[in-house]
Amino acid sequence: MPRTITIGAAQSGPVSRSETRAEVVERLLEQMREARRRDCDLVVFTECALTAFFAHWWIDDEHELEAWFEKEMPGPETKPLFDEAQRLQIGFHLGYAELATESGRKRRFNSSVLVDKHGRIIGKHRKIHLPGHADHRPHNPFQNLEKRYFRVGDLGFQTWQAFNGVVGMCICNDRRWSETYRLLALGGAELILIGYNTPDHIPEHPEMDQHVGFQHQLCMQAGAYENGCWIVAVAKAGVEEGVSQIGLTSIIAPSGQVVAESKSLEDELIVYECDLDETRAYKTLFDFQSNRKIEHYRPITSTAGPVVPIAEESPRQDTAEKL
Ligand code: CDT
Repeated sequence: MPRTITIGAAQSGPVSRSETRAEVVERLLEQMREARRRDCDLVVFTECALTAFFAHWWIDDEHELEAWFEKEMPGPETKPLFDEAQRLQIGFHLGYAELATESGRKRRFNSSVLVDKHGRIIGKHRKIHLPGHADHRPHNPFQNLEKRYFRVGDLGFQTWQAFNGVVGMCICNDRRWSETYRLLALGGAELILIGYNTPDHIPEHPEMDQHVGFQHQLCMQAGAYENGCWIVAVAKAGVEEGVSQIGLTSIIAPSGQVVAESKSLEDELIVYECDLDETRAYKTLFDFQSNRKIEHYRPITSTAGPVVPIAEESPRQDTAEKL
């Protein structure tokens, strides 16, 4: 059985606040059809793909906030994506804001689903690393209120047998944490799907602006290589409601090399045929089973001692004793 999977990374250009779900879904359907024409088995959409990224502005009113969320998946507005996937026999990945009602309790998550070529949901991820702040910062050029609008995901980092391989998901800021890739790889992941909304300016850290594109690639390239995985990372790009976001939608091989990358800040589909068997050499090289032993790390961590803020640092006990 061949283990190549042709993947379309469907970058979204900006979505305006006034665009309806139906209008956005029509854009996504157009990309799904293009992906099918270009022989894709799977099309990957971005984080919160159905709306403008509302975490960039303050919302006080609960009803207004809930309007940005999906109450069911599929729901009436997103069902056309599932129907078209089934008609075209193509899988897809979709990021969305999830309003879950469980045991009578409403909870908001930043989520993504993986859907098979029959239009059935295979798995769901809820974003774990929420960036930004919960307080109102009206003097910033834009805000990042994910800590106010979403709960920390409660599903961990899971993997699924799908598309002749093992697939995992993470969302945007999750990609900056090495634990994400390692946990997915320990679950056998060969392919990791990521959607992101990444501004090219960080209001609290303007000194980092020049590195935003580099750091975006750096963490994913390292994650792919160190864990022997393919990574498909898809942007919401361009200037959206006054916030300028990076593009750089990328497909990264287990070697760590970027093998395909978007050129624009608009809706754009990039396609690559990923051979999941290319993961094998890297997984064998690192061989977690033989080389990654917790007992080898313990002697180092047990002498590390508590972390002391630099200003207050005093000689550690063991060092002081030797003086
Ligand atoms: N959506 C999201 O998680 N965005 C964050 C912005 C953080 S600014 C470095 C990201 O990690 O891209």
